[in-house]
Amino acid sequence: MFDGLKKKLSDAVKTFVKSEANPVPARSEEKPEVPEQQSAPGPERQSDIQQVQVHNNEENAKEIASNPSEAPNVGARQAEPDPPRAEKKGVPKQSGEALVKFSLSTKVKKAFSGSVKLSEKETDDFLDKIRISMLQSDVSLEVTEGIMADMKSRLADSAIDSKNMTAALLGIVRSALVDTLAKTKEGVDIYAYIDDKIKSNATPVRILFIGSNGTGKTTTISKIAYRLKSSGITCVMSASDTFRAAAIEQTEYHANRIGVPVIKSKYGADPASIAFDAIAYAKSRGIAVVLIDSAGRQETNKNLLNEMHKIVRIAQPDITIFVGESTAGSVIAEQVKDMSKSVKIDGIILTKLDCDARGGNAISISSVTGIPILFFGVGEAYDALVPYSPDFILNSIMPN
Ligand SMILES: Nc1nc2c(ncn2[C@@H]2O[C@H](COP(=O)(O)OP(=O)(O)OP(=O)(O)O)[C@@H](O)[C@H]2O)c(=O)[nH]1
Ligand SMILES: [Mg+2]
Repeated sequence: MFDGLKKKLSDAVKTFVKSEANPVPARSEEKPEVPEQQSAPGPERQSDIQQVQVHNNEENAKEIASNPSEAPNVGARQAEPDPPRAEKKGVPKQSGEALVKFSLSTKVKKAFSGSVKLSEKETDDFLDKIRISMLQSDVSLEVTEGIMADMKSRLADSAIDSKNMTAALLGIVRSALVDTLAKTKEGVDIYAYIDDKIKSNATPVRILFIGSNGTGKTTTISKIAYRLKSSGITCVMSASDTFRAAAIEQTEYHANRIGVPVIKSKYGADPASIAFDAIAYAKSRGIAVVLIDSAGRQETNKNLLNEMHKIVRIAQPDITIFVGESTAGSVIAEQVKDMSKSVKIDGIILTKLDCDARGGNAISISSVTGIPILFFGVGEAYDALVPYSPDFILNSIMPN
């Protein structure tokens, strides 16, 4: 996850530093154009492919239910060092920093201070490279431009250590990302929320999960049920997707594996009344949390939207979560915006981040929709759900 963006950013900075280089000192001042991309093509796709982990659901669930530590820890994937680059024939072996070419005025300043300010053109060239990396990685245009503006003022204000150009520029990218992520709205910590409700005897907490088809709603509910059960908190699953074939059996399968009750009915039955029954069941048995599944729906499907309104009216969820797959790219922001016209969404869970090398949604979706991300789904295992944190994103994106 994020590996594509991480590599793009790293390459953009290194390419900038290198493209300012002049391997032929005598002609350096006259040569206006330098090849843009000097790194070898190919490895990005390779790393994208390597990180997609395919698990057999059934085997996985068995293993994890009996031994959670066996679950693949996709979130903890370490950054791999950049592959060594071949030296070009005839080019003297020097560090990238030693090859940096600056404008004359920059050079003069550098000679006195050991640090430099980029000229306006140098700044624009650099920002262009970062801008392209972000846009290609699904960071929204609006958020990308915000990051560019932040970086531009940082570059204007700060002198860069000329001996450590790559690290200094990456530091500026990092600071701009920190600023952007800090501006996003903080979401509810659902586990703390549940604890509070338990302490104040205000249970059951009702959590409704909505979203398009196949985004990972049922799997995510199972992950949360697994986490609750592991912490000794009782919950019941409401199999309120009575629409898709095998949806009820799927919910039941996970509930049985995890060891939590499930309330179900027949296909075609009213999803709202199943949620109602699940809430009544929880009340009568002192169960703390009701996790309400729902059928995948598009914001254009009127019948399913009406059905969702009915679930909301009857179940009165404390928290409504939109589950969207990160791999859907910019479409997901539109889905959230459209859906939130019909129902109040409290948070987003972005799933399948392990399958999405771009990962830009994780940076921009909260800013674009105004709705916070609560968790990232990073695999199919029950413990592959990571609470949202800017540090998780930054540490995954920024080269060490
Ligand atoms: N790699 C990966 N796969 C996931 C993740 N979350 C869910 N999946 C897989 O995505 C597929 C669909 O997941 P479901 O939980 O059935 O999705 P859903 O939203 O309930 O689907 P519908 O009920 O059809 O609307 C399953 O194969 C899941 O195992 C994730 O974070 N990473
Ligand atoms: Mg489902």
